[in-house]
Amino acid sequence: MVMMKQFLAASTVFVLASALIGCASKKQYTGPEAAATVEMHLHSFEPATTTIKAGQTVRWNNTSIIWHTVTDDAALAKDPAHAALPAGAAAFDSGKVEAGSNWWHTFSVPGTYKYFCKPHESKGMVGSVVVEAK
Ligand SMILES: [Cu+2]
Repeated sequence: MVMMKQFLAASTVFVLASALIGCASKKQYTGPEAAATVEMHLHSFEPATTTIKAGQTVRWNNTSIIWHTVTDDAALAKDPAHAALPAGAAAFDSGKVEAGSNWWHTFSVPGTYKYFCKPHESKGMVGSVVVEAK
């Protein structure tokens, strides 16, 4: 009887988790064609470094079960070294990217961008985009 209860509890958790992931993965991408994709994991961006050409778009997919941000603004960083922008490029902040959702940014100014996730910056959730001249 105890084993049956444990089995039922485990099954319930599995069904709930499947439902969550199922809903999450249905969020469609409506941005421009992306030259590169970065996955948002529990506490990391994969790959951590992405290289594209000026004018191209990077798409971030939140494949984790919690929300994240893609933020390149030293004013919003706990450690300003986690944010970097080439001269002439504007700071950006995705705001909350919910689990299963996505976000994109088009980079027009060449150079190296360093970005972070606001809630997980101190857990090492940082990344960079290298934008090469066309
Ligand atoms: Cu995060």
